[in-house]
Amino acid sequence: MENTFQKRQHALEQFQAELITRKNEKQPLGNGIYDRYKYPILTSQHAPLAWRYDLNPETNPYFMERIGINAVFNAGAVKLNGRYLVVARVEGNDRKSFFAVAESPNGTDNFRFWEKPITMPETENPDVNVYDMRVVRHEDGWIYGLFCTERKDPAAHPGDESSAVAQCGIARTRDLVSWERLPDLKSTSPQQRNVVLHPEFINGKYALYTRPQDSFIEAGSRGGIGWGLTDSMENAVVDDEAIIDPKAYHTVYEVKNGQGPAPIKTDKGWLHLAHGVRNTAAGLRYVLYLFLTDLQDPSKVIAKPGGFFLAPEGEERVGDVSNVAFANGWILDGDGTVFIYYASSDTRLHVATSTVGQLLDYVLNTPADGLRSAASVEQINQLVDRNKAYIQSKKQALAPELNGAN
Ligand code: M1P
Repeated sequence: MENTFQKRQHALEQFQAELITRKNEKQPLGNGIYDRYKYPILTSQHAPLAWRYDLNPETNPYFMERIGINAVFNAGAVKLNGRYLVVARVEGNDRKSFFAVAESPNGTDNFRFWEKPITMPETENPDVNVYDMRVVRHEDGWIYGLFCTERKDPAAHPGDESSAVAQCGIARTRDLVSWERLPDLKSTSPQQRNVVLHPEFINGKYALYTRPQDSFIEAGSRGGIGWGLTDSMENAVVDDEAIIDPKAYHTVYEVKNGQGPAPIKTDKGWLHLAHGVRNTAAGLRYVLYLFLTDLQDPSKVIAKPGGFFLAPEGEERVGDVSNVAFANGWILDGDGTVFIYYASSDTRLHVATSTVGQLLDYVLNTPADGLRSAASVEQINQLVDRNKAYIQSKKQALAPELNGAN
């Protein structure tokens, strides 16, 4: 007869083994741009039992959870030694986030966390919370992790326990196991979030996508995706941030936006994935969008479809922070497949797959935001007219055949 401890342990082990090894399935139909998958690839339930349970029946007779994991979401991603690795934001019941690597043999399922979360060294000014790592394999040979480091605002009024300062934390590694912490980014902006390292040198310098902002949540008078250069990552300083992709009135990035993962290099330009935020009566809505920048000058936007590329859908719309799609990781495979790791509602991590060819087609052939309702109608009318003309031409081409048949 199994006791409580054994029963619970066996049931949980079995549940988790089935969850982790479950085959993922492409959802039918899709939009032709990318394919979503049926199951999230990581959830709080994927966290190893050894992180959460005391496995000794003498000290944990009820097989009780000792350390709860609340959510697994926004993940950086990189392919290393043939394995698809994500560096997820794992959030405990205590609200603290940390980073943990999970690996998969195929990029779409069987994601399994490594034995322990990442032990990220602290700076002299310890981080209170860290999240949203962008993992970048730089041409200098290092793998960099840039992430948000959050600390209490030293200027907060007495009794204000919410005001915080967000800055860009920087670390580097060769294997995602041992990390060397470097000083946080210094810039002229009071706060920074969503800072991403460009994978190549620009005129011998490191290039950073930034998101200057006035306060912790509000981009305020700043905002937009910025671009700045620094001589070194060991003491990263950006003195000048040029806004290359601004927020704009009545768009899906009206309140704020931010670079997702590092851009993918293609023969048509650098392909960028970003998130845009707008306000609604139900709160902020986060969606993903794409744009393309010039191969020689990655700070120059050369194509940008209007609207969102991916928005939270169905169950994705509900979670700890509902109505959020966020992505800070994608992997380009040798055959041109792109694995887009996006999280929903600050709760779970998903994958969608596409190809460079499809994403470039989307970016280059989707109309830009016309910024007015009349312009949107005009775009539809133009498409309808082109379709009519095409169908007419096909009919005319077939007409002689049909006449001959008569
Ligand atoms: O809660 C939604 C997102 O909010 C922040 O993103 P941003 O800086 O663009 O507002 C981050 O906390 C992010 O992790 C979170 O998903």
